[in-house]
Amino acid sequence: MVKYSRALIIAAAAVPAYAFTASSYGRRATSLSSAPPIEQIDTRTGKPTGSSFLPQDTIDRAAVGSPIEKAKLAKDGTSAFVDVYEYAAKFRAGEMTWEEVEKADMNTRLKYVGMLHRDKRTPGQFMMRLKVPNGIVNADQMRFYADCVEKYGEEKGVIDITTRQNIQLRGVKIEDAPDIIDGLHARNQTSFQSALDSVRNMVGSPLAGIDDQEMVDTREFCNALNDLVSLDPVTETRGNPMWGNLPRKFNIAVSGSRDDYAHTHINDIGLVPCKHAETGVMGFNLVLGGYMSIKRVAESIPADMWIPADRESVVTLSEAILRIFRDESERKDRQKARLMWLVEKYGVAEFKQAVINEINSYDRGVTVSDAQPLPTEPFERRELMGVHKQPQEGKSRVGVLIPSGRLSATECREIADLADAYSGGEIRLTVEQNFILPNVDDGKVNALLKETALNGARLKANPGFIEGNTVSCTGAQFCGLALVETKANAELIAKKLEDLVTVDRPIRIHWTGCPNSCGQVQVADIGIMGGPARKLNEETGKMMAVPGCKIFVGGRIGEDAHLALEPYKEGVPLAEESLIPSWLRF
Ligand code: SRM
Ligand code: SF4
Repeated sequence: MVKYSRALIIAAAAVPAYAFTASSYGRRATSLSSAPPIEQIDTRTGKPTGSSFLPQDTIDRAAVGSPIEKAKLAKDGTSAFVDVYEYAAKFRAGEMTWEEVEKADMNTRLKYVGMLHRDKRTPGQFMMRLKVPNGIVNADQMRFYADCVEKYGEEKGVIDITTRQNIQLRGVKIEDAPDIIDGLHARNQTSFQSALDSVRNMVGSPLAGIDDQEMVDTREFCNALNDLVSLDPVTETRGNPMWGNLPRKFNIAVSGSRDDYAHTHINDIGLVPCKHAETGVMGFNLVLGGYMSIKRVAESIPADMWIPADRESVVTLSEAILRIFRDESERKDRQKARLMWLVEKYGVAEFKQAVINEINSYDRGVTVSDAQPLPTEPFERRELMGVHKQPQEGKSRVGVLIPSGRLSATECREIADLADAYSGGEIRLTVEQNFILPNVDDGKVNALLKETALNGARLKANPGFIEGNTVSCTGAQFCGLALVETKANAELIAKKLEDLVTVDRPIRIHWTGCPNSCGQVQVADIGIMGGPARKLNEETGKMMAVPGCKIFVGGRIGEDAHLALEPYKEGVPLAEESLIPSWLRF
């Protein structure tokens, strides 16, 4: 049972609430091969710092590592939430302004609270990223998100569904953050450890438990993994210092069916459902190291490991990999600190052995087999949008488009009302940044489809094959790394294309504002990545620099996944007249 961290926060302001050391966290915290970790207690929380779990040789590497590594050692990230409370109290008392907050806290350390300062776009205001395991939210949470951001106005106070079936609140100010954090914790959610060098949102199947072709119900595993990384096992409060000083971000996806809605091939750990050939027990093959970045885009590689689909095996396997990653991965060059580089350093077979040794050292009775053969019968990936029968008698799921994953406070409340009226208050988010209402009575589907909220300009239950499959990262409106605007362009161009062309299958168009590829262009049928372009200036007769893009084509998802690594075209000006004609050829 999760205890919420409000008590901890209140206590933290006065006296340390706990006096646990890293060794209180048991065998799990320590490294097999290295010296025991340094004990370091945060004086305000009474909990060990993230760094106190690192073996001495890792600390030595971090001490001469990247500037972020040095900053993490100097000032613990896992206690940053206490600072948020303290700053907020001072702001409210008129004793301090946000401009006076230490820059390293403002722009970096608060990311451990899930607070990302949008310093270039909305100075003084933050994006707050949550953790929504398996992308499942409820009507009360949706209304709460709306209440949180409404005060920041229609432009800045919006809610985004992310490409990790997650929620981001926009416009947040430090003085309001404590109430938001408390409100989230009261609703069994958190923003802690959702950004910077943390394990990111657990992605699962949006059809978990409502799918006639389901192989594994991913909910239990996403929740268990979320608890592993986000819940302190000793104090049972939010935020787990054991994983509070990782070398880099870390992504985990649990797939529930052959559709691979969770995109296992672009996550550091991907769990692919598969039966054991001899015993017939359902389990997961492990794929490792998938990621996207400016420096390198890598498709996951098979790890030749299979585990049964039970909670203990899934948590233990992930924990073993995380421990090795935490203590052994690169600490100097952040571009090389993703898991794939470590797996390559070991060699796949040697990494497998290291993981098995680590698991055996926990002595939990978890066994790892070699990878099992995947099913071979013909299979076609299924649509998530629109109305589909569930295996439950008399129930349907209804997938609804959210253009570019962007919601206003009003739209959030409309979705909450629909969920209360039709799906028992439940809402499923997808990595395509849309949502599904599960368990709708067949007899109520027509009424749902006629609801005003689904028949306006934006939310649609039966979008076209292009609109319904358009994805977009945040882009220039809020992201300081963006080279171009994305969400507005994505929404506009998808609408135009729907009017211009008729297609007979989903066309997945992904937009991403820069090569970090948060919008995952390499998995798309057509991927648009912000980049430089030039165009003739008709007045001067000279070429001029304009916002542009690289176009990727042919990325595949599902069990036949494959990334489109090289752009098909570069330097395309980002204007309707340049983009639409080139797309019409596909
Ligand atoms: Fe991302 C950095 C937004 C999914 C790869 N990403 C960023 C930052 C934090 C940069 C910044 O400080 O502004 C962006 C915040 C913008 C904002 O205001 O929203 C940002 N990333 C996003 C989101 C919101 C895009 C979206 O609109 O959905 C997604 C949030 C997911 C979540 O809920 O946690 C998001 N980012 C991804 C994905 C897709 C995925 O996870 O499937 C990737 C590629 C997969 C991967 O990580 O391997 C991705 N984001 C990056 C990278 C490159 C990582 C690397 O190893 O170099 C960065 C840059 C970095 O980390 O240094 C980055
Ligand atoms: Fe920002 Fe680039 Fe990620 Fe888009 S891809 S959200 S522009 S970092």
